[in-house]
Amino acid sequence: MENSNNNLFIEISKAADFFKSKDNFVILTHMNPDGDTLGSGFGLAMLLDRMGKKSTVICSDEIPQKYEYFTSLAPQNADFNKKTTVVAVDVADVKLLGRLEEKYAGSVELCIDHHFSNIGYAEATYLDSNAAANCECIYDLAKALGVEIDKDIALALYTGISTDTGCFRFSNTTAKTHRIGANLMEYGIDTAEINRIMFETKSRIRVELEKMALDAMEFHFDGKCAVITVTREMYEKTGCKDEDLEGITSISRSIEGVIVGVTLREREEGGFKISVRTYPPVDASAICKRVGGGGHIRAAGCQLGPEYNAKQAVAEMLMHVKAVMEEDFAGTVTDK
Ligand SMILES: [Mn+2]
Repeated sequence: MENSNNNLFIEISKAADFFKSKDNFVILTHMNPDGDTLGSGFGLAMLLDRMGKKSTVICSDEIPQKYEYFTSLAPQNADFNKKTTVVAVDVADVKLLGRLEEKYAGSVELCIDHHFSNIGYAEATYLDSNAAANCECIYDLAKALGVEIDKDIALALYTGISTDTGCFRFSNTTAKTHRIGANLMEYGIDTAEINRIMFETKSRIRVELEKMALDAMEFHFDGKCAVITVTREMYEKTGCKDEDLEGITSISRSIEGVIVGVTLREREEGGFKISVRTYPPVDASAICKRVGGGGHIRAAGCQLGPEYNAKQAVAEMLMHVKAVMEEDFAGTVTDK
């Protein structure tokens, strides 16, 4: 299968051959890193280490402290004096490389991803859009490579799978997801502790910010759409950074009757980072695609530039939500 860029989509056995044939890797993760891109990156780094190969994981943004229990376990030993082989994990589009885009966008030799919206920017791509988390792909890669998974690798991969599935709750979760999760548990990892850190713990400043954001929440289209806008003022008043807001996108959709949740976060440099979460029949990626973004059917993202103020950005998104709802419901949707 080839995409419009004529870049190649490859089988996992070919991806395994690729890793066997090289020795010195740079592993790129996406900006605003989450558990899945980090679990994939550091999990892959550990697999490569067990094969006697060198690698370093890099990310545009600072890696949140809470992932240290596995990120600290991977040797970061790529030799930058020699030629490195650049791979990307869980990165659907070069735009998502953030500050690394300029340097690396044209040199990614292999991408391992699970987003069906992957634009095919790498020379070769292993894509499994049925995988709930990219860490499932890394797990399959370990099997294809014949590398024994160990407790440290299991910590990384389990974290990615658990976080991308909302702790095995989201509709992307498959029987295979559970099987892999169960298999990883058998390496003796403390899954209750991982899930406590990932899902049960919020900082005080995060709670302060949530109070403000909930207070300003809007409902549209007969209560089917909830919009949360996190303004710079909210960041400044609470002292929150972007890394403190992971998972905030799930709030809007958790409200009874809401099938489209839109969360806008105002960026420091102006403009908005927007996350859309939906329930059937609404396609989140279709909404985001209309403004140059993409993602999964129930979880997608896009951006609007600094020419938009908060009110205009919300209006712009509501227009696209309305259009996609009308397509998906095959009827007119009015704002009430
Ligand atoms: Mn992912």
